[in-house]
Amino acid sequence: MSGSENAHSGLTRRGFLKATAAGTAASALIGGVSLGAFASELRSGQPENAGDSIYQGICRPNCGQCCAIDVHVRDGKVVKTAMTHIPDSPEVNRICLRGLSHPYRIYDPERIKYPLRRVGERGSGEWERISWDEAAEEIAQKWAEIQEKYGSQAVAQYAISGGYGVFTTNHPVYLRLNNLINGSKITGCVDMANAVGINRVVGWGEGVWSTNDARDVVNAKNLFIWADNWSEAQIQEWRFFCDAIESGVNTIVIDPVYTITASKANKWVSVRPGSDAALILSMIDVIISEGLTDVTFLQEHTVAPFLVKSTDGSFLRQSDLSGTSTAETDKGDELRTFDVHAANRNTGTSAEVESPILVWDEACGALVEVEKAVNPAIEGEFEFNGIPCKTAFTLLVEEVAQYSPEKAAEICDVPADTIRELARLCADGPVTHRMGWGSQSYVNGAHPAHALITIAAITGQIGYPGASCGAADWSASSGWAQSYAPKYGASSSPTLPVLALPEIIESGEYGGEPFALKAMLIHHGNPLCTSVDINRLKRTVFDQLEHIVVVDSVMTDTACYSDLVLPVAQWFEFEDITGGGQTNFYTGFNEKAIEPLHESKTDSDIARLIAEKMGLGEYFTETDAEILDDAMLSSETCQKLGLSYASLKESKLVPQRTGVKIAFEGAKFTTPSGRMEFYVEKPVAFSNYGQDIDVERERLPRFFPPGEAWPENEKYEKYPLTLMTSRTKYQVHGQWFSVRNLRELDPDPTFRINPADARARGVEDGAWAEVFNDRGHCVAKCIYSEAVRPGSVVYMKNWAAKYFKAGSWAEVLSLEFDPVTVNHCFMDALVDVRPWSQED
Ligand SMILES: Nc1nc2c(c(=O)[nH]1)N[C@H]1C(S)=C(S)[C@@H](COP(=O)(O)OP(=O)(O)OC[C@H]3O[C@@H](n4cnc5c(=O)[nH]c(N)nc54)[C@H](O)[C@@H]3O)O[C@H]1N2
Ligand SMILES: Nc1nc2c(c(=O)[nH]1)N[C@H]1C(S)=C(S)[C@@H](COP(=O)(O)OP(=O)(O)OC[C@H]3O[C@@H](n4cnc5c(=O)[nH]c(N)nc54)[C@H](O)[C@@H]3O)O[C@H]1N2
Ligand SMILES: [Mo]
Repeated sequence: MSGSENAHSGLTRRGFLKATAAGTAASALIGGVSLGAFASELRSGQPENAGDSIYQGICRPNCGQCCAIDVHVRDGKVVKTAMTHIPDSPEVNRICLRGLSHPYRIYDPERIKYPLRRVGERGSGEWERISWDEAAEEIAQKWAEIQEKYGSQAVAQYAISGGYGVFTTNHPVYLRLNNLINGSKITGCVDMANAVGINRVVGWGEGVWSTNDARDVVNAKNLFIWADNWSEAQIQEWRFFCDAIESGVNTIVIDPVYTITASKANKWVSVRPGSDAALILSMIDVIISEGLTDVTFLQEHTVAPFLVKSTDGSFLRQSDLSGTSTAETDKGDELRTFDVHAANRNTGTSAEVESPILVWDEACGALVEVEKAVNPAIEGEFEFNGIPCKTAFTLLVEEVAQYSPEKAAEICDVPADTIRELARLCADGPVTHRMGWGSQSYVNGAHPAHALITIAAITGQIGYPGASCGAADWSASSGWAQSYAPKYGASSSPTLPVLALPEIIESGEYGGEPFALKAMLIHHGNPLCTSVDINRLKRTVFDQLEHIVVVDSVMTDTACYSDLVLPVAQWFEFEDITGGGQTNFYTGFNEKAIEPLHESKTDSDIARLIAEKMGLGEYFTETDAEILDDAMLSSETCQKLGLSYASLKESKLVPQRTGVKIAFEGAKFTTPSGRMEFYVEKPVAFSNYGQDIDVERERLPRFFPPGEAWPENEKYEKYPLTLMTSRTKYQVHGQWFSVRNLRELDPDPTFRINPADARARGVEDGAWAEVFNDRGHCVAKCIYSEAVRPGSVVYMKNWAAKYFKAGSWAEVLSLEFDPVTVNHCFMDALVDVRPWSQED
């Protein structure tokens, strides 16, 4: 839209705007000093807009929120971004500092203006300006040569998160290009350990994470917040936590760090980093031994009564007993069968029909099909047809019996009485458990989540208002656009998890076949800042590549280490659509407010240009609008809402739901059995690159120590401090790093350490100090903080390397990972700290 009115949901924007003098805000925001003007705009709430054209924008980095914002354009420039006011939707009316600072981002002097080709050594910072034509020609030529020599899989595209939207999440045009040249894909391996732990119990059918939406936490009696720093990392949801506190919900934060979130809660429990699974298993032990379980829920909605065969760990089925008689509960009825979900990650990808599962029915003293049992036994040891079996619940009881509160107290450093107290609260419903991404950032990362959802299963605290368990609700944010890309087939080259790349490249093999990777196109990702052990990653992966292209809007750490940098248009320079965010239940249309700045191009135009040079132009005839339309037509959400590209373009923001979402309402789960499978019959890896997994270990929630950050680890003597991430309000991952007004508020990269640990090392408060281990180092400013547990260091993450005196956080983090979750273990690292005396 191009006028100064922006109407949606019946609101005429103009009526809300105060018409006052125009010029000042434009100059204050675009040039010169900013903070004062910025702050006064914040205070006044209704800034100056006269004459502005206001476009609907969606702020869409991977903070997961997708807040609707108004993009004010004056004299062809974006002068301001402000909150979009949606009447009657206080839960989505919001904006944060990052959302307010877009004009600085757009007109950032550090924005890349034209394509750049490396002229010095990789990483030397020497570049020459080239034309788009030269850039595309170079890519087409290199890729053709490389594919000819090493095979089509040797060219890969690499995306991590970057942003949310059809073009920014699904990358449909890049994807089609990759399919057509049969290239490989590299994935970022983030955030998935708690998804694995939770979803293998509840099923993947409702998306990656599904919980009651954040507005529901106010309905809980007890709200547990595990490893989740809402006040910084879920800033847009913070108000719901505050509502809960104000309305008397008992809030408990479990975090090794005394975070701002913890400081507002009724109770803070400081846990030893990486030990949550031991704590939760012990709580399960208490809940069971004190008789606080919900037996009916266990019988009806979980696998508790399923009989696990000791021979192979699978469930006892009718087919195991051919020849033996089972109780005839419903004469003449055919044996009930159920479809194992196609593509369900608990069972692999093939749709199978299994023989019915049997349980021991106390009512008739016989084996019966589970759905026909009247009073299924949830505990016991049996033998049928010579096959020894135990119920799944009995196996859980045996597992948790190893973790009496006294034993667990030694492991997780939480007093035994506190463990008992927490356990009892878990049964005093409604109970909501929110689990963020801290506890999953260790090599044992799926198990705290698996254990926690098991608490919900045994207490029946799920599926009704106030009762929920999981990470943030992701169900409003849908990924579309798959329909566009695969029209010309899918690539048969592998999808490679970045964490496995060093191993794959060093071995020169993938899936038993020779494998070489020689070129990479990186878009929507900054791995040399947001991944781990980058000295190793550079040596084993990047330095083995003949050609690296980065598509970004600023010179990220990864762009600095590439061969060709392509300037991409920013979010308000092209049309896009988002499904919604964590606490934003609106499907939103992002209008194009201005033309791409300088010589930048949109991702789709960049992909089209490369395709053209490769002689594939004929496959890229659709316009962006047609791609968006196609994406929406293929989206179930849009179909339900009757939304098309044209209608959303008109209405801008359309609510996806009315009322508060309750996840798994009526205890309906998308597992093969339709029940909560806290015992997982067929655990599988989240992504498969041919690795072996220990199936038995994954069947139940268990505790095993982190890979590195643990007192018994051999590295501990040399490096006794656990290094943990904290998110900063001023950045989302590596984004916004060069935005001037935010750097005024947050000028230097810092880490926090307990004063006792710092003093013991002669490191002064406010001084630059070196955090180091065998992998690398990072020199940042030391801040003394009693909020940090002795024995740990907490850093503000993802600063660009140029801001440190030396090194970067991504150098010191470990590349070790769990083959089941294939997830980065950002917190599983040991370091030490010493003063830094060198000059820059
Ligand atoms: N040390 C440490 N590191 C971490 C974490 C941690 O806890 N500790 N957390 C991790 C987690 S959970 C995540 S999700 C990852 C995220 O890791 P990344 O996805 O790498 O993070 P971003 O910096 O958000 O995005 C990468 C780049 O995408 C670019 N980008 C944004 N929009 C577009 C676009 O439309 N087109 C193109 N071409 N590029 C675009 C941005 O400018 C940015 O440079 O970080 C991880 N890194
Ligand atoms: N401002 C901002 N917001 C963001 C992002 C950002 O980069 N910046 N990134 C977004 C993304 S992609 C993600 S994944 C989310 C992550 O959101 P969060 O999960 O909230 O993020 P973190 O701060 O990494 O980790 C949460 C907490 O886990 C704690 N923790 C560390 N180890 C343990 C442990 O062993 N046990 C327990 N119980 N707690 C532990 C940490 O101290 C921290 O307070 O944030 C999103 N929001
Ligand atoms: Mo993330």
